[in-house]
Amino acid sequence: MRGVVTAADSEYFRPLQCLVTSLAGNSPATSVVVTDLGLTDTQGEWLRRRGVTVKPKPHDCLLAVPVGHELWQIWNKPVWMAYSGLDQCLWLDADCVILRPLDAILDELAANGSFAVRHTYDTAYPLPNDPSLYELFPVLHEIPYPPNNGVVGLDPDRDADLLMQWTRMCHEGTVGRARQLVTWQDEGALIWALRKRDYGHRVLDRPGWNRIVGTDDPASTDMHTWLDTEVAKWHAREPETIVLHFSQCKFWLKWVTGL
Ligand SMILES: [Mn+2]
Repeated sequence: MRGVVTAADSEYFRPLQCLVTSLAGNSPATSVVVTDLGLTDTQGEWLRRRGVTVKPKPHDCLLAVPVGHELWQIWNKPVWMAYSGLDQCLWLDADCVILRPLDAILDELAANGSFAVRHTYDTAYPLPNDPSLYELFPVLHEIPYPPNNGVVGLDPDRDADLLMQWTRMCHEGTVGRARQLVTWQDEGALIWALRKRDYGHRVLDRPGWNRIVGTDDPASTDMHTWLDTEVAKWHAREPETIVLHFSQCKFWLKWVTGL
C-alpha cells in the first residue's frame, strides 16, 4: 500500500490539521499515517474521524535515537517511515500543506523507488555535515545537490540498503561515533546514506514537490480561513507546486528550545 506518513506531538497538531485537511481536499484517496509522538486523546480522535491511521511509535528498542535525546522526534524519521505499515511511503513534514493531488509524486516512488528532493533555499546550503564525518565513515559517491528532508519518498523493501544506512547514521550522529558531525538531523544523515549507497541520481530537482516558504507560524488564525486565503494565494501564484513546506515553523523550533 502506498500513502503519506508524518509524525506529530500535541504542539504540532495545528499544522498537522492543515496538512490532513489539505490532503482530504486534494488527494482524498491517499492513505495517511501519523506516528503519535504525544498527541492528546482528542487530537487522536480528530484524526481517526478523518480516516487517518494513528500509529503508536515503535518500541524503544527499534528506535535509532532514544526518546528524550535532543530532537529525537526528528532523528527517528527513518524509523517512523519504516514502521508506517506502508510499502511505498511518502514522508511529508507536518508543516507541509498540499496544493494539488499527489499522484505524480507517488507514481515516481512506485516506478523508480526512493527519492529525496533538492533543497530550494535562496542561499547556499547552510551548515553541511562536518567533513570529518566522511573520514570517519567514508563514502565513494557524490550527490549533485543536497536535499531538504521535508519531503522524502521511501520504499523500505526495495531500498532496504538506503534505509539501513540512513537509520544507522541517525544513530551514529547522535549517540554514536559521529556525534556532533551530522547537521540538520535526519537530513544530514540521509545525505551521508545517499552518498554511501550511490543514490545521487535519486535526489530529484522538483521545486514544486517541496516548495519552501519561510513562515514561522502557519495557521495562526482559524485553519479554514488560513487555507482559504493565504494558501489559496499560493495555489494561484504557483501552478506547478504540489507541496508547500513551511520550513522554520515555530512548532519544531519548540523542540529545540524546549519552550
Ligand atoms: Mn518542516
